[in-house]
Amino acid sequence: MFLAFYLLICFTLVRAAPTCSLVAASNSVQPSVVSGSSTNSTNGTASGSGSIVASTWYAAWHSSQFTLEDVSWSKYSSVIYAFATTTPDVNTIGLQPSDTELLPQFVQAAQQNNVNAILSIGGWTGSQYFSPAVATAANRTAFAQAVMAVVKQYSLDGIEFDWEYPSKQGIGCNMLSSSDSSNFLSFLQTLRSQDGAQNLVLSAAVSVTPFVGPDGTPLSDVSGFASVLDYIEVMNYDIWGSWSNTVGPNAPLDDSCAPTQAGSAMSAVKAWTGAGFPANQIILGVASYGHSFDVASSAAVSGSSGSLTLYPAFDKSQQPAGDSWDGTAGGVDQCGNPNVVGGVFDFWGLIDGGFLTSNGTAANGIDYTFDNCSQTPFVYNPTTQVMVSYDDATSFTAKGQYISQAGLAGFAMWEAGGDSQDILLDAISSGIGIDDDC
Ligand SMILES: *[C@@H]1O[C@H](CO)[C@@H](O)[C@H](O)[C@H]1NC(C)=O
Ligand SMILES: *[C@@H]1O[C@H](CO)[C@@H](O)[C@H](O)[C@H]1NC(C)=O
Ligand SMILES: *[C@@H]1O[C@H](CO)[C@@H](O)[C@H](O)[C@H]1NC(C)=O
Ligand SMILES: *[C@@H]1O[C@H](CO)[C@@H](O)[C@H](O)[C@H]1NC(C)=O
Ligand SMILES: CC(=O)N[C@H]1CO[C@H](CO)[C@@H](O)[C@@H]1O
Repeated sequence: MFLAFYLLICFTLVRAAPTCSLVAASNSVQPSVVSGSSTNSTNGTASGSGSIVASTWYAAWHSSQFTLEDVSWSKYSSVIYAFATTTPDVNTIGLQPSDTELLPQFVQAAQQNNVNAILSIGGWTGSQYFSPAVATAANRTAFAQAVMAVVKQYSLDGIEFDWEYPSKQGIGCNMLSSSDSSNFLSFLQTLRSQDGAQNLVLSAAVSVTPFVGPDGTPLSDVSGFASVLDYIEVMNYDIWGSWSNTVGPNAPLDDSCAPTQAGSAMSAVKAWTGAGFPANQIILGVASYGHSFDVASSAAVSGSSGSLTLYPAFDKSQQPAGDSWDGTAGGVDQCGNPNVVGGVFDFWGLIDGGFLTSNGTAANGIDYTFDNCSQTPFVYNPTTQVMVSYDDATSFTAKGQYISQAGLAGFAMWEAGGDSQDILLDAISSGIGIDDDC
């Protein structure tokens, strides 16, 4: 991704033998994983060129199925705990009682493994009150102090802001202002200037297009954010899903070759760097899950070749259920809207559900196609008529290679517990050139 600023120091002409630390096996960027609190994030710039951020989100609500012991700590430089939430009181960062118990254990486990322990504030359901929290200088100071209190209380190495989204509605009942993006920048500056905040790792999870301005269109200059944030994590997933008009790739690497340009890793990097955000501060968000669709056999399979049609129509009224972690229907969300079936399959869920074998390849009786444009796979069960757009080792390897070629900061996988036997994690790491397979 971003072409600006990235200095490739191309000394590696000879492929060195793989080593057993988190360093590059082969490519010219010579990535080494940025680890532990040794990260020097002073002045909001990414740490030395050539270091790679290998990160993931740890979803606290899955902690009984995917425990802290299940995290492959040695393969990550940062792990992000999801989520603390915004609250109606700017002085209070929302943490459930279960979080106040788990978060200290998380921080201890991360730091024992020399991994940065980051807390994410916000998320799809936790972004309701960002807008008022950053609306005035007084609130920005109060919110920054509340964040610093949490940092100190839990000995965090960093904070990730997952505001979905400044000046743009997310779940449906977030408070919004047309000044959200500029207020957010002012807030981040206030936060960075707090005592003890200079060495915090600060990042923001963002859309595939830059923050929007008062007119609702992406800002043409977001370089100010790059001075106060170490990184952004571009959430390049949920690009197509049950809300779309046809089936499409959940997490496309490229979309310039697609029939519809809905966004992709490459388009996101182009958009953010075009607005002045350096490539080496961009972390590519990648997905260890996919979206399912009900697709009639006649629409799913093209001709006699048996290969799957790309972008087929699907039946919205028949949303398949995903795996056991999927959201189910019933009740209402915090905005009063009915909860619906999500249709999400984690990578392990595709194995559990019979789409994939235990080694992550398509199972017998399952149709598989790899879309050469999005560089992502699709599987189809002709018996149940369920098609899933997801990521596998092949697509994760391609994304890793792209991260390296484009000089991005690294990757962040939603979510740690979605993988199976590190098939995806190992694939993206090897695509980047990190050798951790000792
Ligand atoms: C971090 O970077 C700053 C600015 O480049 C430098 O002055 C400082 O010595 C560095 N700190 C460490 C611990 O490397
Ligand atoms: C500042 O924060 C308080 C909540 O603590 C909120 O009631 C108030 O509306 C905020 N100010 C603005 C201008 O949004
Ligand atoms: C593992 O994957 C290979 C293809 O790479 C496949 O031929 C083989 O059957 C799979 N083995 C298992 C046990 O699923
Ligand atoms: C995708 O590319 C590969 C390698 O170039 C090729 O073998 C395959 O047939 C292509 N698939 C499609 C669906 O175009
Ligand atoms: C807070 C801080 O130290 N900011 C500095 C970051 O680096 C730029 C460019 O070198 C300086 O102009 C800032 O003052």
